[in-house]
Amino acid sequence: MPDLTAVKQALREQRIETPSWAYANSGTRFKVFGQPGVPRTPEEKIADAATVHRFTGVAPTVALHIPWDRVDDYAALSKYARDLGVEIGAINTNVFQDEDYKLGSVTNPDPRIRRKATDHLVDAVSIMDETGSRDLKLWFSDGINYPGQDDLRDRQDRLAAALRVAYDRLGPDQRILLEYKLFEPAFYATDVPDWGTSYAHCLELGDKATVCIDTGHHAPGTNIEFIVAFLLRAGKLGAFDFNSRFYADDDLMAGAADPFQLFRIMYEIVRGDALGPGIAFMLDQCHNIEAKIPAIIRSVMNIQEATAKALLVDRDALRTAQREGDVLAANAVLMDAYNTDVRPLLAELREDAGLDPDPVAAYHRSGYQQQIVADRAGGAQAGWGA
Ligand SMILES: [Mn+2]
Repeated sequence: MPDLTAVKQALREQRIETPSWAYANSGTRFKVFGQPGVPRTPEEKIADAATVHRFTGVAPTVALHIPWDRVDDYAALSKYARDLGVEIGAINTNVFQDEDYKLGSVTNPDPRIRRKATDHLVDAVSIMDETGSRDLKLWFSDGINYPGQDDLRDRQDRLAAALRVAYDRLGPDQRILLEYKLFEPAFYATDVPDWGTSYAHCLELGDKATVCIDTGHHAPGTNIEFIVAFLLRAGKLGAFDFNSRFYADDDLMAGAADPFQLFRIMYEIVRGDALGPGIAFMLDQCHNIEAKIPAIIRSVMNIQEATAKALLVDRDALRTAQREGDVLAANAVLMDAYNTDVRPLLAELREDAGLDPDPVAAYHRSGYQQQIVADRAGGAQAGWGA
């Protein structure tokens, strides 16, 4: 059986990064529904992230999105975050919300636009220098809608060239996380559609480039835990963007649609001894109709529960069953762990850490929600495109 002391220690040390944009308004392609109390500034988003950390104890960093979180003084923003008990995490670039990017950003046929997009990536590294961030997260909306619209192979060359410029700008302790997505907004061909493409570019770039797996960015039925196992073995898994996928990239609460998949992913992480800081465990979610802060707290808890179950897998028994070719026994070992109710264990760990055993209830009791609704009257709420 797994050593419970080690399981508890691993859970205590687990860290989950929350995204600034999840605290802001978001929506579907049809409508963005505003909510009272939504942040208007990067500082207010950071305050919400600090609140999630205050109730969960495991979310001490917040990812920023540039230009959504653009400020004049990033060092001051970092200090603001630190004063609230959190740090700034990954810097996410945005080369998808400018008129110039209609035909692509770093893969655009126009060299002027490619230059502009590449400059944005390089500028993001300068922001990382000021915030002390390790990770530059890149997702490209680039792709084409029609056969013949542009040359698929040339676009790969342009992508590689831009990545090289950004990579060469990285400091010794900084990394590129290259995210992939099967489709959308391009629907015929996407320039980084899958983990293989991301992996190949990362290999070409070097040790400081690794793949980011966004759990929502795959075809239905994709075995994501296989991708996790493969990339870990190759030393090329750098990060997760966790969310739930119901039919496409709809970015809902991690572990909501398929908690068993999240468990299988976390089992491969445990199997690969990769729970530590080498992998950035981030959320990439939007909360369009539900209250945002409690939804993020719930997502953090869902990841903790999946991790606890993964840690409880009896790996000796599993190995034995696998070696003996006992298919049913091997499967039963995994299922035993998955079917364990780990909520009491996590509640105990929270109480040990001086936290409320039920972070969502504690949040609702705290009055924070009422406070932000009262305080954040007037001004423009942050959100997509803002
Ligand atoms: Mn993502």
